[in-house]
Amino acid sequence: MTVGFKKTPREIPRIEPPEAEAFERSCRRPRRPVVLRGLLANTELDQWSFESLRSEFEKVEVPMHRTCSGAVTPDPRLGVPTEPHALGELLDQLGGGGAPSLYMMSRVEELPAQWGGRVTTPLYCEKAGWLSRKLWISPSGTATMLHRDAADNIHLQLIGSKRFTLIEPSQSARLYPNSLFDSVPNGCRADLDAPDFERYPDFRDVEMEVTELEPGDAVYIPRGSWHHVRTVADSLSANFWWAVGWRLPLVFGADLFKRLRGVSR
Ligand SMILES: O=C(O)CCC(=O)C(=O)O
Repeated sequence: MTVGFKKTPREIPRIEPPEAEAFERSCRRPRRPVVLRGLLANTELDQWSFESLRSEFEKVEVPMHRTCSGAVTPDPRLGVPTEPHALGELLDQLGGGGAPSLYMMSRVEELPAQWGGRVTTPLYCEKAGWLSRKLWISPSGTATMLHRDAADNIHLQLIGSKRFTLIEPSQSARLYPNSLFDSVPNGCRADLDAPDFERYPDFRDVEMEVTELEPGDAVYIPRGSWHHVRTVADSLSANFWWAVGWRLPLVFGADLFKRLRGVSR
């Protein structure tokens, strides 16, 4: 994936989860990505397994995106659309074998309360003025293309493993960002899975930071940071986008803009 790039990616620093005030001071305000090692205790991780999800919710229909052999492929009009599928259909794709074709990306409030209610919000964002939470289930090999979000984000691994590649906002020009009126206004033309250095030569100079999350670990993705995500082992994860202070109207507006245009993600 990094063949042809000029610089070798750096590892995102891994730290013990700090107190809320220290996180605010040393991570969120300076927009410094970190891996929060063991953010979720083993006792809480124990409640998550694909077997128990199957036995309780196999027939429940939840929003999923149809991938193209695992690649999240935006629709030119709708962005990254979702459609309801029974959870069992996706769980049948876990364990390797065939090409993955479904990716569950559901807002917590779209899930049955007995399921969504198990998601614990990290202390860093539990009191935020704006908070949006999603649960993600993906077969190994699934990949989400480079994009950025207006809100701060913590992505927490519950089962399996995901590899995150982050790129600082200061390097946006090297990624050839999409226009605001594109179906993925927060995406870009540079493709990490199939880099085309002839068309996008500045992409070669990009500096990346990477990490692979194990269950219980979380990565903090600062607002505006570009990120690409690949599922390394069949994965269940949760994420938390949040905003505080003067950024509240901005993030609320960006979310409304996407919902009004029917551009889901
Ligand atoms: O896990 C993924 O595939 C994408 C996650 C993501 O984009 C996010 O947490 O903002």
